[in-house]
This record gives sequence, structure tokens and C-alpha cells, in this order.
Amino acid sequence: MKGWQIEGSMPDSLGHPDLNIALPASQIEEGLVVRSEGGYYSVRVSSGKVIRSTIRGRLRRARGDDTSLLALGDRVRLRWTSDVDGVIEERLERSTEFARRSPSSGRHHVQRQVLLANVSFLLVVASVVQPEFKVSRTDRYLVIAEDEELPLALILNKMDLADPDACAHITAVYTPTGYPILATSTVTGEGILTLRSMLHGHTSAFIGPSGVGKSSLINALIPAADLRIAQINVSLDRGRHTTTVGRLLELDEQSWIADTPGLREIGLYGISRQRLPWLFPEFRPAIEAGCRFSGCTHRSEPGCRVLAAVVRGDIARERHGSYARLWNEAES
Ligand SMILES: Nc1nc2c(ncn2[C@@H]2O[C@H](COP(=O)(O)OP(=O)(O)OP(=O)(O)O)[C@@H](O)[C@H]2O)c(=O)[nH]1
Ligand SMILES: [Mg+2]
Ligand SMILES: [Zn+2]
Repeated sequence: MKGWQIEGSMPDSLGHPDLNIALPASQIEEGLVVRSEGGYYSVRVSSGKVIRSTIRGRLRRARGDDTSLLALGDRVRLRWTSDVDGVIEERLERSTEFARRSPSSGRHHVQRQVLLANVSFLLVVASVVQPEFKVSRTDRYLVIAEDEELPLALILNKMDLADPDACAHITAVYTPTGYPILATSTVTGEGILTLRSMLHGHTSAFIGPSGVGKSSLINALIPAADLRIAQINVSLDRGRHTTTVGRLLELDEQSWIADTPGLREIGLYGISRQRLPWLFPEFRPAIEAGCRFSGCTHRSEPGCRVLAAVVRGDIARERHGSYARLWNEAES
């Protein structure tokens, strides 16, 4: 089972319920989920110790439409069952969530999967080549992050392999969004110091497709992390994912970074067609100014200000193309 997937049946409690009730309150501690895998969670407590934990059955029954009970970055209350094991009693309120449509959703029963909790900064990582940059794929991540109102930046990695014209084109597509764009290379070290300063004081997450260099970037920032990275640069086998379990790593006392597995699928959850255009920041001035028709979907209607902005070059055609594709997928 992959780190994100906390599904299926688990024994109701691997702790001892009767014993737990009798334990003194001092045995309960707050902690941070730094890893989750197959129904087990690694929870870091204030002493720095990492406790292998399972989850209380009661929590599992309260999950509603969420396929994930806990996500990387969750703060929890944990009851120690030995000096290395514990049971999670409670999930504390989240300040932010990053969620997708669960890949195990049925046709009529769409479910949600929270991938990250309490993250204050999302770094959407893409590579200019190997794998090739794709606007449509990148925009899925950006749109979900916008929907959660998460601050974000776009990281363009593998600059050492990049063709300058291709980079200039990508930059031109995203400059109107206003998102910070940072060019990096783990080979030449380009952008790594800037990246480090951007992350300070945040709980950040590196998200993006497999093979773009998320783990390599984290290794460049935290050499002691020694994360597994792909052996070769060109991933011909699209099924290969080097990171299979998300992990939260300490950058410094005030900063954490989540390494996440490249996602094969990243579908929208709970985003309506009405909301979608607002999730493209460079569309907003045109939407606010008002199109000729009040119910304009900004795809092909006459008198549409969004389309006019595309023609003027204020919105990149590729971004509008992403919008049109996601519109088909969004909830009507
Ligand atoms: N040339 C070049 N190669 C890089 C760079 N960054 C990473 N790579 C290589 O790209 C490949 C994939 O890197 P990973 O760090 O494993 O990619 P990832 O995004 O973590 O991939 P998943 O864990 O599968 O999601 C590895 O062979 C890295 O050595 C870079 O800046 N330049
Ligand atoms: Mg990785
Ligand atoms: Zn319009």
C-alpha cells in the first residue's frame, strides 16, 4: 500500500483499549505526522522522538467522504502504549489541506483524499525536460492549490538540461499569473540558495509529477535527508515512482519540508465550473470587468473578456486551454 492510501480494513485497535483508559494523562502527547504508510503513522513528539502509531477505531468511523484519515503534516494527540509505540486518539484541527479526487472514487460516489495537512507553502515542481514540461499537468496542481488559497511557487528544475527558448516560453506563459517562478538545478546548484530562503519559516511541500527532481531538491537542501532518488534521469517507464511514501523533514527549527510521491492522477474534487475561472489569477481582471453574457463560461462566447485577454496576450493560450479542459471535469 502506498503512503497516501490509508484504506481498507485495519484491526480496530492495536493498542489495548482497557489499558489505555487507565493510563494517566501524562501519557498523552501532541505530535506531528511525519510519515504514513499502510495504516501506520510515524508521529514526531516534542522530544524529537518518532513514535510508531496506529489509529483509534473511533476516528476511522468518522471519516465521511475522505478516504484518508490522516495526512502528512497532521497534528495529533497520541497515547503512548510503549516507549516506541502509540495510538492516535485525536486529529487536531487543520489550518490548510491539499486534497485531490480520490483515485478510488466510484462513478457516482466521488471521494476526497487529503494528501497534505497544515502546509503553509506549496512548491509545484516541474522540470523543463525529462520529463517534458506540460502546462496542462502543472495547472492541475496550481488550480487545486488556488482553491485551498495556499501560497505557491512554481519551481522549474533541471535547468542544466534546458533549452533557453523553451524556458523563456514557459516563463512567458506563467508570468501573467503572478506566481513566483524559480529556476533550479541540483546539478549546478542554480536557485538552491534562493529556494532555501523562500522556505524559511514555512511548512512547505514539494509536489509534482514523478521524476522532476522533488527528492533531489530536498537532498540538496538537507544533505542528511539522503532521500532515494531515481538512478537515471530519463524515465521511459511511466510507471516508475521512486518516492512511494510521503515524508516530512526538518529543514531548520522553524521550517519543515514534505517530500511527496509523484502522483499518477490528480483529479479535481469539489471545484465547480463557476469557481474554476477564479482559480486562474490572471483571468480575474477580465471576469471582474464582466463579459457580455452574465453566465459566460469564457470558452467561446461572443463578448467574453477572458477570450479578449487571450487575444491581446494578457492570458497565455496554453493557460486558457488548461481552463477549458478542467471545465469539462469540474462540477456543473
Ligand atoms: N540533469 C539534472 N537531473 C536532475 C536534476 N534534479 C534531479 N535530477 C535527476 O532526475 C531524476 C529524478 O529525480 P528524483 O529526485 O528521484 O525525482 P522525484 O520528483 O523525487 O520523483 P518521484 O519520487 O518518482 O516522484 C534523478 O535521476 C535525478 O538525479 C537536475 O537539476 N538536473
Ligand atoms: Mg521522489
Ligand atoms: Zn467570458
